[in-house]
Amino acid sequence: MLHSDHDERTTAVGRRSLLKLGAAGAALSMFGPSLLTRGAAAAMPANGEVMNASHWGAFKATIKDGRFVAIKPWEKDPHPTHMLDGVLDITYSPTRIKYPMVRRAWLEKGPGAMVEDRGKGDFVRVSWDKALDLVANEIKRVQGKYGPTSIFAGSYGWRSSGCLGHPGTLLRRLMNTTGGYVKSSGDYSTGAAQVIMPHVMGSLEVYEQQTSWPVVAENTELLVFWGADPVKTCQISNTVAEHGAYPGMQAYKAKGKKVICIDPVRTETAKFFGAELVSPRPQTDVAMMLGIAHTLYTEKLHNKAFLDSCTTGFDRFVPYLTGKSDGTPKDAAWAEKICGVPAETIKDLARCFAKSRTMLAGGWSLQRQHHGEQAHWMLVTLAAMLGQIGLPGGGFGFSYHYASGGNPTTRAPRVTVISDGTVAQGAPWLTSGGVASIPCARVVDMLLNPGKEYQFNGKTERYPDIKMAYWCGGNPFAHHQDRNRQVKAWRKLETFIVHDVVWTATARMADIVLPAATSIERNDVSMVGDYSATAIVAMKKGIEPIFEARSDYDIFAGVAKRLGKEREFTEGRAEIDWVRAIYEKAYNQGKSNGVPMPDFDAFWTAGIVEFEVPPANAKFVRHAKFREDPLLNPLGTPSGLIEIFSRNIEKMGYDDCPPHPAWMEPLERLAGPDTKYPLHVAASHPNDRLHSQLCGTKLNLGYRIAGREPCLMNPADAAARGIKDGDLVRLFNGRGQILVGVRISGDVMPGVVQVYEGGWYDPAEPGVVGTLCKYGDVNVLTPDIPSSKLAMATCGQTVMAEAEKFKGTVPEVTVFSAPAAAA
Ligand code: PGD
Ligand code: PGD
Ligand code: 6MO
Repeated sequence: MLHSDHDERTTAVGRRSLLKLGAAGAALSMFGPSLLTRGAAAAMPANGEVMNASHWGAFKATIKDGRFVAIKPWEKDPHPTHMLDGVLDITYSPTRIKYPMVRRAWLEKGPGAMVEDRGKGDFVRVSWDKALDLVANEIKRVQGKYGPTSIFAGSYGWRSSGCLGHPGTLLRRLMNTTGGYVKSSGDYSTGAAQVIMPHVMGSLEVYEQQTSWPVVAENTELLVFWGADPVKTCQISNTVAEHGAYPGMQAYKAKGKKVICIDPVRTETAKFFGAELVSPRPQTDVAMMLGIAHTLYTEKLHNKAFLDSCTTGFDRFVPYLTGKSDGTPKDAAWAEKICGVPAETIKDLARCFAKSRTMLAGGWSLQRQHHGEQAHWMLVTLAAMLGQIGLPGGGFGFSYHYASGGNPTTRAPRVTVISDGTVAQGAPWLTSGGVASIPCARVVDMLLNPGKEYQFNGKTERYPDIKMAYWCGGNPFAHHQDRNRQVKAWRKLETFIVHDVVWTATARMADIVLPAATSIERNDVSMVGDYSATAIVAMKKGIEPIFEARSDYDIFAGVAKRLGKEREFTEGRAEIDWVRAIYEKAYNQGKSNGVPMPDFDAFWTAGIVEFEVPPANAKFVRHAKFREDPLLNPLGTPSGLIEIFSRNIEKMGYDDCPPHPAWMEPLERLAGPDTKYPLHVAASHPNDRLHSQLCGTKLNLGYRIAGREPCLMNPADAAARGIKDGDLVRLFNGRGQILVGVRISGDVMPGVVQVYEGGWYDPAEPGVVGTLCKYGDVNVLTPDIPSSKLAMATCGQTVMAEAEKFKGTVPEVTVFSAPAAAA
């Protein structure tokens, strides 16, 4: 399945079927894509202000003499993020990729040459013509020699906002015109939850609108953020952030009602609300939830009527909970031993949840772990026992921390991402196309094990034998786990092609690197608000692409042309034609739904069109209809009810995913039975970046410590190791080693250090397995194991390590300047 493409999850309402070419389109295509800019709509000022947008929000760019010189948030953004400055800074960053580059050994000796030298930076600059020829010929060569399952174009990644400049989709659009390729399914964000939730709730839950913030502010008495930090993570959206969660949270706070954060870290959210903090050992939440559930059950605080009418399988779960089936009651005392939270606190939480209107707002780190499926399943089970699902302000919500979930939805028709040229089959990521698909987080396993059988959600699959990978709009040498295993696996590829805007570690590992234009260097259009659909924004080109950068669309059109597929790829449309077509599709939809919109020219001139929230949407209560009448409004599960016991999962017979939620030891954890290293590394999402994006901008001056990624460490752990605030420290385990700069803080619980994901991988010896990362890429330390056979999801937050003060000669960080040959 697709999908790094969160916006497709929420905005793709129906895709075009197979690429079709109208007569007008065919005629236009004679002119080639980049010449076809249409009149006033495409005019670009040398001076003035233009509307554009990003994951961080809609903004206005000041253009002076053809340069992007200042950025300011859209005036209606209620809570702009400081990260917007990075969007300007990256445009002219020394990390920008300026020209098409090819790895010397690959160019001179051919595909597969000296693959262990990848990452060393020995590139040769080539012309665009040459680069596009090389790419097109290599696609033909590999497909011809090795067949349709030899090219991996799954290309997971967060790219930039925009419905046209959607690199992964454009890549697959190209590949769909050329023959076979392998794609990927799921995502790194919610890989475990999005597979288990359909079995339990009949829907994804993680990418769905939440009970609205006004309802929460009005009705919720106790708001629990369970491994969720919306003040941090709602700064961004997959489309364009509207930041509606912030006034939502403010409204709740203004009522002075209670908030509990369950988190190893005193988060931004905990600080904002002045919340009570409960810190279980990371990865032990399921045990703690079971302790709460046991208290509810034994103290008869559970809602039997709700369990009877709206759930199935509670009776199969109870013997496990009470210990009847395995001799171990999952009571609060049992839970305390695992999670470290005192039994009395666990019992208090149970009583407190039961006596209040309680909203359990679960984040996603909980499921980015070994056996991560269990956390969300158990949280739903807990909410079901409390019996408030479907009541105003009660129940659970798995997206309050993401893209301002809970900000009410307008009636806006959606602008949708350009089609990848395949047929939709229900959910947007179930498109056909691609002759094979792997769960996205198994990419390295696939490279290392061609032909190997694996399980995935009840099916037996087999890994293809990949010879070439094509990545566009993602950074696998940031997002994937166990960097050293990955470096080794990549040697299997004869060819690795990457488009990016900056010299990420992934670009440095490529054989062919193509410079992509940033959003301000091209025209596009996007929704504002993944769930809320607050507005549609024009993303107007403000400057010419810097150096020799080109938009991904133009790059792929150039490759398609060389493959004799230009017309299929472009449908005869230039960039601005596509932007118009994407808008007009929504415009027509609006017309039939009685939602008037300005025509394209008026929209483009205005820069943005906003939509109203119907009063009923402001009062939206998730699962209210189901609760009201579960027979008339069943869930999409086999029973139509919430499945606390799943017969479908039982049939799969997996030893790592039982048919009801259960506590299972992860690979390693704090105080775990066979755990070798003493510190849990909370590899959470960064406050000052989006993953690896903007890591190479001036924003990093605000957070780097000793020139490296910051590592939050509890005073007790620092003292035990003779580490002082600001020290350069080596974090290591059996999988690798990284340098970080330590910030000592009581905000993180003892035994846990926090190093954000997305720090750029900066190997001391590129290509060498086990080498020190000089900057602090936490994924050097994480394990590349699947959550379970059910979801095969990432375990990026299952990681233990040790820390020591760094003693050797301090190596220079080199990742923030371009490789010498490309400067
Ligand atoms: P980004 O840094 O957003 O990370 O992984 P992902 O690969 O999505 O990468 C996007 C890339 O696209 C950047 O290199 C950027 O420069 C490039 N780009 C931006 N705009 C354009 C464009 O217009 N064209 C092209 N060609 N490129 C462009 C994110 C992934 O990381 C995610 S979603 C999650 S949830 C995971 N989280 C964790 C975690 O919690 N813990 C660990 N340990 N690891 C994780 N990895 C995962
Ligand atoms: P994290 O920061 O990884 O965010 O959203 P997600 O909820 O996964 O984790 C949230 C909280 O969980 C953190 O406060 C962390 O301390 C806590 N935590 C970690 N492990 C445990 C545990 O075992 N138990 C408990 N109880 N808590 C734990 C990710 C979402 O954020 C995603 S998928 C994407 S793609 C976006 N990424 C970013 C981003 O990179 N930067 C920002 N600023 N915002 C984002 N928003 C989105
Ligand atoms: Mo994510």
